Amino acid sequence: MAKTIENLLSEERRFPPPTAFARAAIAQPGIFERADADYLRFWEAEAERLQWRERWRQVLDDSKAPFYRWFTGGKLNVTESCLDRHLATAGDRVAYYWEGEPGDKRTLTYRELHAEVCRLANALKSLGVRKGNTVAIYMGMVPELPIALLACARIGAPHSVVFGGFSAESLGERIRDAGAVAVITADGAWRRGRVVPLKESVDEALANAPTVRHAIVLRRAGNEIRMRAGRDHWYHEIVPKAAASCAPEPMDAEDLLFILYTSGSAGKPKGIAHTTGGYLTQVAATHRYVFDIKPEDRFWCTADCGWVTGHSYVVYGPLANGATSLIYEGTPDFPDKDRWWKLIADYRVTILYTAPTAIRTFMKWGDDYPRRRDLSSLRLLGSVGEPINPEAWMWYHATIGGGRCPIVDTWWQTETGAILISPLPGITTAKPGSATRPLPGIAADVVDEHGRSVPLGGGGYLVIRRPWPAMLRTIHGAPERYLDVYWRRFPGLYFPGDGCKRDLDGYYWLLGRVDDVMLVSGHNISTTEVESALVAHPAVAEAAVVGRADPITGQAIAAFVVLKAAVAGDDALITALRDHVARKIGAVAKPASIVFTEDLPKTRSGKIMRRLLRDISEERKLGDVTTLANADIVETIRGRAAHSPPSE
Ligand code: 6R9
Repeated sequence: MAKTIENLLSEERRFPPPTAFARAAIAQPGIFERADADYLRFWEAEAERLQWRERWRQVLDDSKAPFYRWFTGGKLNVTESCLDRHLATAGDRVAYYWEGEPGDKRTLTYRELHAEVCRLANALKSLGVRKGNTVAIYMGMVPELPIALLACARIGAPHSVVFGGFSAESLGERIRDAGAVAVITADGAWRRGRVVPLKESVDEALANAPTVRHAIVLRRAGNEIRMRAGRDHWYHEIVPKAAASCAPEPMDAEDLLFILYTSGSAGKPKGIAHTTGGYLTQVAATHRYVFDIKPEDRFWCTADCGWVTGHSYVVYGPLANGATSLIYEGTPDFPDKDRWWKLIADYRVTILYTAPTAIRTFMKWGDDYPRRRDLSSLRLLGSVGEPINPEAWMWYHATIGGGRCPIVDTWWQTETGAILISPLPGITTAKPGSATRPLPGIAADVVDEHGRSVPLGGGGYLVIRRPWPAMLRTIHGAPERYLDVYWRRFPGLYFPGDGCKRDLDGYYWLLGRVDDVMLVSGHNISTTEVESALVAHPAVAEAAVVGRADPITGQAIAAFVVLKAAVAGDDALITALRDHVARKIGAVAKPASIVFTEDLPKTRSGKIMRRLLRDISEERKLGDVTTLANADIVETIRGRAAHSPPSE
């Protein structure tokens, strides 16, 4: 990896755990060695913290590897661990504070949440939904969304949540692939002061989804919708009158809990299959360790339940730990760009878990918005979804965390189910930009193209060497694809698709998807390195770089840069930025062209879509844009790229 990343890393800043974390949930450094010495016993002890109907016979069955099975023979229903068992000791504790975008509020204690889940579970049963039937869920971030997931789990019906920002076509494709028998949805969802017409998309999707017999429709936004007799049922007509208790369906540890679709780099979305016992074990454990969760905490994971982060750290992890969470329905800029900071002040949020894309957006908007509000309740910050550039880390730490909050940069995937690489507050000395080290019980490594472990200080492909309880079990309906995508690149090792470099302390620096790595004049250069160098310039809020075909260098680096508010982009700045990157990394990483833009093309979960930028840079017809959140910006960038000749 040339000398490139060394320069960035040599500026290494270190943040030891603050003394306030001396008594964190996991504060003994020996935990790593203990877990490593007997990782099955380590996970077994975590499973023992949950509520089981029957104990497992075997912790790990690897006889059909890589179709691993965890806690085989064990029986449980995840909702008993998440709800019932808290009733005796903490029934009146708040499970969710909720605030709608228009400002309406709701509070649900564990007791109330339990009752509501049981009611919806009974309503589903009355419509004929049975154990093993898949239910699609397509809603905004209202309390009924986690309730819907839990109601499905209560009766043993796997859920398949489709993010409310997806189109009717994407929804239909996912419903068909999962063979869903029912849909839980709403008339609409509030987003930036406008109504997203969810039910309209459901109607369109169901026109071509013959397996769906029923839809339950929550009235949320009050927009006019069509209800089809016999198929569609108002939530408020069937749920409140259903009984508030519902016996939990005993499930096998390996029964399907949910399917969640993740977009493949090409082709059909992959239905990632997660099961019951192992998944809950690991999301509960990681939520407790990584966020050092305490009963008095107010935890806010800003992810939508349409993503895995919402499944694991809005619903299952926090509830298994009896935690109190905040859920907010809308966008961060409604009615103004300080909405999140107002929420933190109003609810005295202690832990904030969000994504680098949000952090960089706030940097762009400027410090004024967070400064308006009292953020002193915060004690811990988290990041997930992309590498967090060291500069964004520093800003998050100083401006949001007031310099006192540790940051946990958590690496994981839809497929891994739970966090695998992350600092532990109380133990880990953080380095901005590094997810630090694999969590206890996780065996990660960095290998070369032949699958050989690369010594510390080197870079290559991230792999996971041992199975972990929350791992995906397969791709729904496509076991061969499961083998191809994750297990055939390096036999016996799980390959997540990410590039990674390890420094001499054994810290992991994630470098983005390997499909995005650039090859410039024979040097492998990661997009993350160059983007981080650009973001480190005081004028830059956000950057995306891609390699575009070049007759001389093989690939040339094309950069797309979002400037901070009130900075004007001109030719002098282009020269300054190119020199800045050359200074930080080396001349080889100097972008050949730089285009200024107000925004970058992102997926609906906020990840930069570099593939589209490559298409633009190479003047190709755009590939699949169905997962794109902000389609307009692509045309704008395309126009600008065409008028901006290479800088040299
Ligand atoms: C949880 C989630 C997974 C991909 C993953 C990686 C990137 C996530 C990261 C990170 C660097 C982190 N990613 N967290 N890269 N540092 N802390 O995001 O799941 O949507 O499936 O995406 O996101 O590239 O492979 P998912």
